[in-house]
Amino acid sequence: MITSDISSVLRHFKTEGSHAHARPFGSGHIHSTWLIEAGNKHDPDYILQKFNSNVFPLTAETMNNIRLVTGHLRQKWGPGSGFEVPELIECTDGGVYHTGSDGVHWRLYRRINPGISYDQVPNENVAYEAGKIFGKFIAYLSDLQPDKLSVVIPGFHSAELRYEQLQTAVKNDPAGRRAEVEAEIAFAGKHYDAMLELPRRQQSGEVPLRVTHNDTKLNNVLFDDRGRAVSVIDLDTVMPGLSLYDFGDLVRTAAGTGDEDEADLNRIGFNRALYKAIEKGFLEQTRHFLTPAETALMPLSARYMTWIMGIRFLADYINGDVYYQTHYPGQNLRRCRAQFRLMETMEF
Ligand code: ADP
Ligand code: GN1
Ligand code: MG
Repeated sequence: MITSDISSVLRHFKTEGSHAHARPFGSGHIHSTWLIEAGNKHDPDYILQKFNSNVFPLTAETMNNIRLVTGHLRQKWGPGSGFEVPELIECTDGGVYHTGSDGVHWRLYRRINPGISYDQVPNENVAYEAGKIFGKFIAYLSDLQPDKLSVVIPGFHSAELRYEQLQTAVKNDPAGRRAEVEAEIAFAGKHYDAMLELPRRQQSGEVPLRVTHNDTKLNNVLFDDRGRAVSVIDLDTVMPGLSLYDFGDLVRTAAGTGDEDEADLNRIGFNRALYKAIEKGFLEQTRHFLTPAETALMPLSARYMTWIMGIRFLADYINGDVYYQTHYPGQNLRRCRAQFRLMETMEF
C-alpha cells in the first residue's frame, strides 16, 4: 500500500515502473526513510527520504555537496568496479529534491539492492570490509579540493564546540533532567583535556583537512549477500574533515559489542580483533598518503569519536530529545551511557 501523501510526493520525481508498497526503512537517527517497492520485479525500488532541515538547514548546499561527491566518485567507482555510488533521482522540474507546499524537502535515491546494512558487526570480515570501503572513499576523494564543499554543519566534530554545547544544555537544563545525569556530566569533563590532543595536532598542521564522510557508522555501509562492502551511503555530512573522524567513528560502531543504546552495560566491550580488522582495511587504502600523525593518532580517534557521540547524546537528553530520533523515553541517556562505557573499555 502507498498512502496518497507518499504517492503525491513520488509524482514529482522521474521514476520508472509502478510503485506497490512503501514502508519505513533503516535505522538512521536523522531523516525519515521509506523503502518504495516496485510493482514488478524488473522495475527498480527506491528510497524516499523526508529531509531533516532542522539538522541540515543549508539544504541546497547539502544537496550540492552530494552531487559533487557522487559525480566525482562515479568517475572512479564506475560500472564494473563492483561498487555502487548512491544515485539521486531527478525531479520533474530538474532539481534533485522536491519542496512541498508545507516547506518540507523530499529526495529520492535508487535503492541499492540487496544493500544489506548492519547495526552491529557480525564478524571480522564485515569490520575489514567497512574499514576498506571508508579508506577507499577518502582515497578516491583526495583529489577533490576540500574548499569546493560547503561546511553544512560548522564544528560538527569539534570537541570544543560539542563540549560548549553540553555546558549550555547543563546550564539551561530546559527539560529539568540535569540532576539525573551528574555522573555523566562529570565523566564528560574528566576526559575533555585528553580529547583536545586531536584539535591541537590539527592546528599544528600534522593532521590535514581532507574531504571526509564524517558519519561513518557501520550502518552507513551497504554490503552484498557475499559479505562485500559495495556502497557508502548517508552523504549529507561529506565536507572538509579529518580522516581520523572517519576511522574513529567506524571503530566506535564496528569494534564494540552491544547496541548503540545497550541498556546492560556489562554487555559492552571493545573487541581488539575487530579493531585490527578495521585498521587493516582502512590502512590498505590510505597508508600511502596519511601523515605520520594521522596514523599515530588512530587509537585516540576511536576514543575521541566515542566521547563526542556520548556528549552529543547526553546534551540531547538534557535538552529534551530535540535532535536525534528516539523510540522510547530515555533512549538518548542509554546511548550516552553505552558510549561512555565503550570508551572505558577501549584498549589498543
Ligand atoms: P539517516 O541520516 O537518517 O541515517 P540514511 O541516509 O543513512 O539516513 O538512510 C537510512 C537507511 O536507509 C540506511 O541505513 C539504509 O538502511 C537505507 N538506505 C539509504 N539509502 C539507501 C540506498 N540508496 N539503497 C539502499 N538502502 C538505503
Ligand atoms: C546520526 O544519520 P545517522 O543516523 O547515520 C548523526 C551522527 C551520529 C549518529 C549516531 C547528521 O547519524 O553524527 O554519529 O547519528 N548524524 C548527524 O548514531 O548528526
Ligand atoms: Mg545513516
